[in-house]
Amino acid sequence: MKNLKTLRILHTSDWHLGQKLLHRDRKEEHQLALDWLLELIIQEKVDVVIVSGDIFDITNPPNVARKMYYNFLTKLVNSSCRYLVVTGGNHDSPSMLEAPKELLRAFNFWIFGSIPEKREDQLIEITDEQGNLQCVIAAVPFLRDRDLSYGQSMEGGLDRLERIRKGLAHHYQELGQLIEKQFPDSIPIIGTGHLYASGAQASDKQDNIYIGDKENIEVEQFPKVFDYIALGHIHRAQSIGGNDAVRYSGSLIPLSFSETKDEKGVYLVDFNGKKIENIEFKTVPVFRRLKTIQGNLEEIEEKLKKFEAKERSLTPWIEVIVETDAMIPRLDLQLREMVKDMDLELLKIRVQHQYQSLSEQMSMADLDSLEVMDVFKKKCESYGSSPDEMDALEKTFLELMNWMDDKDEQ
Ligand SMILES: [Mn+2]
Repeated sequence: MKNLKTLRILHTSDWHLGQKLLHRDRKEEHQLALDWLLELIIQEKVDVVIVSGDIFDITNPPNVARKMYYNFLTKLVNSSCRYLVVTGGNHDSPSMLEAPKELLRAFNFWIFGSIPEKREDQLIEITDEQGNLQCVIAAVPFLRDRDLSYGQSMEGGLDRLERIRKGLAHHYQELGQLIEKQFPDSIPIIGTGHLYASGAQASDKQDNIYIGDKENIEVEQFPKVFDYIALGHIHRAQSIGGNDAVRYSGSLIPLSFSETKDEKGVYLVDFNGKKIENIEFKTVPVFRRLKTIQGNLEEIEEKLKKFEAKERSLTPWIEVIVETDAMIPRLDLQLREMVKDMDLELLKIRVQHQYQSLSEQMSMADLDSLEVMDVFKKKCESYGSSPDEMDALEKTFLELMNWMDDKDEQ
């Protein structure tokens, strides 16, 4: 039971509304997950909801995804939740998120697509019904190159990754110093972030960690003044670096076949004064199973039949990996025939030969599921680029993508 004095925070991230998996719409799953989330907020009498980035999957999400988001906010208005903090992720468009910022402020919903000009404007004061200060939240969205002025002006010679690392650490230090100056040390301080902290474990192969797949910040670099850091970006829920108070909530639904082994959920964090009283992970039900089935053709058939026998709410989506050393004629057709009366949908077929080069293994279906950077790397490899060259090429390509991102925003 929630104690009267307790301040209850709900930490979630990486909704990726509007996502398509191999051209398949996720809207049913997203709607079910958001309905579940709203019910949880009401049941658990949550005071503050924090969404740490990647609300939407793309910068220009379909209207149905936007509607889902605003319907959720509308229902939140009449719940126990008194504050909502939404910070942008690398998938979000800062300007799109912020378009209704002033309107939403009227409901105590705080939106940060990108960082405001003044550091102090990132600090949200959470007060109780009597107006007493209960908590401070330092809202930090995904920081783009242009937000990280420190690294750029001070250390011209640094490469991009070093600039990002230095700039990020500096940003949190500035916020920390400001908080220490402005607020009594009896108040709990919460920070947010959408970044890759060192020690974080991505799902088997999360598709969208793109800053060179490298860590951006060490857990020790978050100033001590923070009592909890609510992170987004890595889709697997976890605490980082042995520190219980620095966490990724993970995504709300599995966003690819590589994420199906993770439990998806949100954190409830209870504060009693400055002390964290309790942290609880609430698991989101699996509304649609995504499942990878691997083996030779007979094994696959057996596994599919076994899998199919269980009951689920939405038709499961299956990825099949066929292990074979020989060419199987009309494999696609054979598999589709195999599943035609089963209550599941075959989304992806891959063939795994033992002695095959990378480029040969890439079928058209695979190309769909690859990130831009993967495709670029494979292309470079096929031209015979050396590892040294690859490093330089990758950096240049990232800078180009980043520049295009920025351009989209303006
Ligand atoms: Mn994400």
